[in-house]
Amino acid sequence: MTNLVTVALRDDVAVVEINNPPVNALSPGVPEALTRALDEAIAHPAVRAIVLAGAGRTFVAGADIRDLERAAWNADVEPPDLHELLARVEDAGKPVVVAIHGTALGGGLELAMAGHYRVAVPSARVGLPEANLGIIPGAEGTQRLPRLVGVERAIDMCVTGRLVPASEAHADGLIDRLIDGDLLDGAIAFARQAARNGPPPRTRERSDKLGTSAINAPLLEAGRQLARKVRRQQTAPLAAIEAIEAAATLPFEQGRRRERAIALASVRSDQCRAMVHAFMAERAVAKVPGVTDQASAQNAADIREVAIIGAGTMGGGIAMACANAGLAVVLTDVGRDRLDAGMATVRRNYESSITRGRLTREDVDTRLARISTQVGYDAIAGADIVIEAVFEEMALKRQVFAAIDAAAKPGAVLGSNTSMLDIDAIAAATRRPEAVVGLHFFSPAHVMRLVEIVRGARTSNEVLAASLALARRLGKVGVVVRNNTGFVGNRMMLPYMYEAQFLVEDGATPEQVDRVLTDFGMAMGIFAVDDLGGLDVAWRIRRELNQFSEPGARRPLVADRLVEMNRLGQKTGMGWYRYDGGRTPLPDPEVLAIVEQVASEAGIRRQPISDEEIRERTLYALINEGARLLEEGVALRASDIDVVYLTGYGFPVFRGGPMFYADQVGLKKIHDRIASFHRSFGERWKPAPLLARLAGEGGERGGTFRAFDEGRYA
Ligand code: 3H9
Repeated sequence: MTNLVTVALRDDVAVVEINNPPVNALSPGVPEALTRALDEAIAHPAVRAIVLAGAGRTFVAGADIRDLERAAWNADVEPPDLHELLARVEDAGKPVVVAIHGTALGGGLELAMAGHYRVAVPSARVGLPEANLGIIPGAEGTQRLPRLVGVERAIDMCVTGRLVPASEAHADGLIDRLIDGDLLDGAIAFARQAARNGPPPRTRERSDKLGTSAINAPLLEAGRQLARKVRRQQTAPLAAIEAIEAAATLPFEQGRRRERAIALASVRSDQCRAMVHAFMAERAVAKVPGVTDQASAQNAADIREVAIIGAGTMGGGIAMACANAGLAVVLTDVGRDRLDAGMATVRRNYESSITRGRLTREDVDTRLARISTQVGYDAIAGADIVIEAVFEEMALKRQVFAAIDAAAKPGAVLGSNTSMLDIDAIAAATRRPEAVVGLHFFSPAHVMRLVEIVRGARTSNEVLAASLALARRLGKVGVVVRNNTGFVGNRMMLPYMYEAQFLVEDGATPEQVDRVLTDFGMAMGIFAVDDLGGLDVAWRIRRELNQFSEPGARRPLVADRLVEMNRLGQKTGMGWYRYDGGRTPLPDPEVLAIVEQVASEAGIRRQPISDEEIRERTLYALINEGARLLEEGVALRASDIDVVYLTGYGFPVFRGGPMFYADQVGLKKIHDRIASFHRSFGERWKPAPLLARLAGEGGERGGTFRAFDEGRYA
C-alpha cells in the first residue's frame, strides 16, 4: 500500500501531502496517517511552519462517501468523526498553511478551515456540497465557515452547495492568498512569512464576523426561505442553517457538539440514503461492462469537432451544449433561412444568460465563435461526431442518415437525437450500422443533464465509449440503454402519463393529480409537463405505435378530445390548463366540463379519488414498467433507471429515483397493490414478472432492486 500521507522537508517548512487517489477522500486510514504526519512535523525542531497539500489532481473531496453510506444504512456504524484531527491542525502551535488546487469540498474544506491560512491557485474551487448528499457539513464546517465569511455567506454555501471559485473565496476572506505560479513554492513562501508573524490565529476563537442576533435573525430567515425554494422539501439545508445559528449564538465547543448531533440525525435520514444512492448511481452509469473496461474507451476522449444536422430547438440546444464545453461545432440544415433562425434562437438564449448574470459578454462571444453554420452535408466531413436532430419521423431520419453516411469521415460516430424511434431501422439506412447510436438529449439540451445513449443491435463498443466520453465532456450524464420503443425514459413515461389521464377520467382533476405529484417532490406535475411538451406529441405516438389497439385496452379519451379541439398545451395557450398569455397553468373549468362529457359518453361514473390512490397509480405505473425494462435488459441496472428519472424527468433526488423509492416502500407492498389494480382495471396493470419475483424474495417486505443490482439474487 502506498503512503496515504507523506512528509517532506523544504528547509524549515514541512510539506505534508495527502495521497489517496483519485480525489484524496478522507477514507479510513487517511485521518490517522495525517495525524501522525502532523505530529512528526510539529515535533521536528527545524520545522517552523507546515504546508498541507493534496497530491495528484486535487486537494481533498471530503469524507469518503462510502463510509457515509455505511453509516446511513447501519445504525451501529458511526459516521466519520474528524474532531481530533481538526483540533490537532488548529492547535499545531506552528502555522499550518493549506495549499488548495482542484477542489476542497466538504470534509476537505472543513480540514482546510482548521488550518491557520489557506492559499489556492486561481482555478481552485471550494464548497460544502453536503446538502447534495442529504447531510450537513459535520466536521465543524458550520461552525468555522460563518466565523470566516459571516453568517449570510455561510448559509448560501451550505444551502446551495455550490462550488465557489477561488477568486470569490478570496474576496470573502475564506482564502488568504491566490498563488499564480507554483502552488507549493507559493505556499512555502507564505508559510515562512507566517512563521515570522507570531502565533497562528485560530478560527474557532474568532467571532468578529458572527454578527448579533438582531443582524442574524433576518439572515437566517432569508436562508430558510432560500432553502425551501432551491431545495424544496429537503431537510439537510434547514438543518445546516440550524447548526449555523448555533455557531452564531453558542461558544465554539457547544456549537460543534450541537452540529455533531444534527449531523448524526441527517446521516441516519431517508433523504441521506436516497441522495447518496443518487450520487453512486450517477457514477455507476459511467461503467458499462464490455465497453468502458476496454482499451477502446481510451481513444474516446479524442473528440474535437461535432456536426449537428437540424437547426431547430434541439439542434440549437445541442450546439450550445457542445460550444459551452469548448468543442468546435458546425451546424447544418437544408436552407440558410433555417440556419439563421436557429442561430437567432441560440443568440437569444445566450443573451438571457448574460442578463441573468450567468455568463459575461466575453464568454458568450467565445462560445458563439465556436459555432459555424453551413448549408448541406459537405459541412460534416471533418466531424468526429455527427448528431442528427431533425423532425421525429422515420422516413426523414433514414434519408438523412443515408446522406450522413455518404459525407461523414470514416470512424465518425453517427448519432441520432431520436426520442422514440427504432435506432436499428435508422442504422440500416447506412453502410456502417456499427457507427450509429442514439443520442437522446432532453430539452432544453444546453441545460438538461441527461443523455440516453441508445445501443442498437450493431452499435460498436468504441462508439458507445465515445458517446459516453462526449456526454462527460458536455458535463452531462450519459446512460447506455438498449434500443426499444421509447428507450427507458419515454417508455416509462407513457404508462405514467396515461394512468394520470385515466385518474382524471375516473374522477380526479388535473390540478389534483399535479398537486399530489409535486407534493411528492416531482419538479412538475404530469399535466403541466404534457402541456409544456404539447399534447400532439403523445397523440402522434399513439397513432404511430398503434397503441391501445388490443381488445379491451383503455384508451385516453380526454387527451384525444383536447387534441381535436386544438388544445395542444402552452403553444396554443390551452391544454389541460389555460395559460392566459403566461406560462402559469391555471385550472380551467372548461376542461372539467370536457372530462365530464367524455366520461359520461364512455359510461364512466366519476367519483372522488384520494391523493393516496393518485400517488400509487401514477408512481406504481412508472415502477412496474421500470421492472419490465430491467428484466428485458433495456436498462442495465435499476440504478440506471433512477439516474434517467433524476436527471431527465424531474424525479426528486431526495427520493433516490423511482426504483430506489420502490425499495423504500417495499416491493411486496407495491406488488400486492399492483395485483389489486390488475384485478380492478385489467391487463395494463399486470405485474411485471421481475417485480413479482422480487416481491417473493427477501423476507416480509420482499426483495429490493438494490440487491438485484448487486447480484444478490441468483
Ligand atoms: C463530507 O465530507 C462529510 C463531512 O462534512 C463530514 C465528515 C465527518 N468519497 O465525480 P467523479 C470518487 S461528505 C469517495 O467521476 P470528477 C467517485 O465515486 C463529502 N469517493 O470525478 C469516482 O469514483 P469511481 C462531501 C469519491 O472529476 C471518482 O472519485 N464531498 C468522493 O467529475 C471520481 O469522481 C462531496 O460531496 C468522495 N468524497 O469530480 C464531493 N468524491 O472512479 C463529491 C469522488 O470509482 N465529489 N469520489 O467512479 C464530487 O463532487 C466530484 O467527485 C469531484 C470530482 C468534484 C470531487
